[in-house]
Amino acid sequence: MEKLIITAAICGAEVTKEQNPAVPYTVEEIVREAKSAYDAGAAIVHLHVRKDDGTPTQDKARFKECIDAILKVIPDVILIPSTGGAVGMTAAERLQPTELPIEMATLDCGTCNFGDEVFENTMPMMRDFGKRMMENNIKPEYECFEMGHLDTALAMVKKGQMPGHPMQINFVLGVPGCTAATIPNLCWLVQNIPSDATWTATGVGRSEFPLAAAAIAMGGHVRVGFEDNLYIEKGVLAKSNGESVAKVVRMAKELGREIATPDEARRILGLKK
Ligand code: KMH
Ligand code: ZN
Repeated sequence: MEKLIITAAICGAEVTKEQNPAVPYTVEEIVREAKSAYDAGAAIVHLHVRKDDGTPTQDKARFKECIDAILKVIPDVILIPSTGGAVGMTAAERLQPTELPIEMATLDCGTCNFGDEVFENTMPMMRDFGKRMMENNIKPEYECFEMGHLDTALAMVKKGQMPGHPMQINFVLGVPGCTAATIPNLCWLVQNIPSDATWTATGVGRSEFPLAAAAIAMGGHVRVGFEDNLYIEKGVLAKSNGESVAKVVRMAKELGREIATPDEARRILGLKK
């Protein structure tokens, strides 16, 4: 089995300091959380950014400020800025980070419920996002929240509408209103990916660590962090993203899986840097 790539989703667009005071908003807080995750063993940081008051934003200048500040402290980390942003943002707003010189970005693979709201990713939108990433040489991380999202991504790659092989696919399971974070669901999805693809499991809420355990055992990769779960165990808030990453590192050690450095992750993902 390849070494385990751990991604830390340090911020997200929806979680707040009222829910967990360690959720980062300012540039300094975002750097602090990125470094805590990296020091604990994360090779990748999935990045959303906020205004200082916590409002989610896709502002290109704010992304640049955060990316520059993170890379100053941890220059080799892989950053995956979000093009999902927050529910309700326009496609143009969401695409802003793809105008920066970034290695990877998320590409969301279909419209779905997102709690009580609808996260819109129409086919024309996805074609635009795919085109932009092909033009700007950005490797997508395909975000699949529903079973059908995988089929959509595979079909669009086949038609040349999205960047192709090797694909990196993130199964984000357990969002309220979407596919549940069960091991049979994860197995079904993994059985249907191309043979050269890499994949990550993200369990939302209480399923975060059980799904991580399954992915470690199955040879996939793992995402954890405040975007997905604010707790380190039942009823106990995580003090930092690093604490959640450290828990995955301990789980991997028990299961005999080594942790990938960022450069090892680049090789595994087929990134050219
Ligand atoms: N905030 C969610 C609505 C992504 O980063 O690409 C979408 C999201 C996905 O977080
Ligand atoms: Zn995200």
